[in-house]
Amino acid sequence: MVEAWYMDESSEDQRKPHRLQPNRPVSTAELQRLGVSSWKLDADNHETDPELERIRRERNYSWMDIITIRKDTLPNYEEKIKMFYEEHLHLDDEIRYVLDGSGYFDVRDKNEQWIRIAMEKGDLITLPAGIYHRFTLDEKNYVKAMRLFVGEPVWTPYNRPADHFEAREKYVLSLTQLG
Ligand code: KMT
Ligand code: NI
Repeated sequence: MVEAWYMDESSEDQRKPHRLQPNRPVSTAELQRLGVSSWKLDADNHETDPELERIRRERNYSWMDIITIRKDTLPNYEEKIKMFYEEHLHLDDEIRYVLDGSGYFDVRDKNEQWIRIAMEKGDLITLPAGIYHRFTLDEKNYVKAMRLFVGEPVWTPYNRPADHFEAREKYVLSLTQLG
């Protein structure tokens, strides 16, 4: 299962783990209550994996591409790294599947605390529309990920504050129902 923990408040390098002392782990059940779903899949066989096929079919993840985030291969690397780490939301789910390398998705819990989700090879995650989040590489500085989408992708990030969007209002309401 995907590993997650509450972050410390330190402003040092975003690529470090930023665990509290002592560590405060966050279970997948707690993530689920924030609307965050995750699966562990066989990344080496992503081209033929029936489980990935099933998830894509059931959730209508019809569109996909593969992005490699590494200094020497991603155009406008520094700019994108900065953009990914600005706290933002989207009007659609953000769905990512790590095929190689690793990185962190940070999401806000119900009390506005940051939870850090360690994404490693084989981890597939969906962040619900309207959740405030951000992404960073870790100290290995490399991730290769499948980006999935329901229909034609719209990647627009809305940096916080973005509370007036219907997707945000719906998300906040869903929190009271997810428990
Ligand atoms: C995003 O939208 O934050 C990205 O695509 C980068 C992370 S992909 C693991
Ligand atoms: Ni995003």
